[in-house]
Amino acid sequence: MAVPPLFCYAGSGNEAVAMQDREGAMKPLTGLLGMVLVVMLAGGAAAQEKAPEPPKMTPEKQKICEEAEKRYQKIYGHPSGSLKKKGIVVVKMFKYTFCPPQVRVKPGTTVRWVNVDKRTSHSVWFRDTGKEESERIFPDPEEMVEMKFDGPPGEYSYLCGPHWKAEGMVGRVIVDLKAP
Ligand SMILES: [Cu+2]
Repeated sequence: MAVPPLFCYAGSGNEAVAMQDREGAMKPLTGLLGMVLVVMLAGGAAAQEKAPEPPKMTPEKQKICEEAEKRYQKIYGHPSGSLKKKGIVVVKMFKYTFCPPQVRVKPGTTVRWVNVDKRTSHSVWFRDTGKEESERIFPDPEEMVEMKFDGPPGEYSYLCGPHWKAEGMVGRVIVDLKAP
């Protein structure tokens, strides 16, 4: 988000330098200032807003996610992975866990969150991007959250609004050109 204004800034700097007829000497300096600004902005954002790391795949989480997949298949009648050929990657919400906690997807992929719990509702909140929290999603095959990731490659951490703090229910989507 911070990149376009910075590019404008660097551009107007170069124009000013050209008018002074000192292109050769000044241009590298302008470039360097631009880089310093980028680093500072990135550092500031990381310190203030970064969502917690998604949980590691412990044996306990692995078991929860295996159970979540079984429940998914029972409810929807197909393995969650079978939607991948349609460009959809499914993340199940179950027992305060995003299953899997981290997905790596190609740009243009739609990530779909579904709740396979018995009673608990969950949400999907990309707080760091300034996006609003999704509605609370109940264990109902009619309810889901979908987001298409056609923005720039990068790592996008997200939270479950009601459970990230007490239960550590957090996840991450990595948008990667080299994703399988
Ligand atoms: Cu939750």
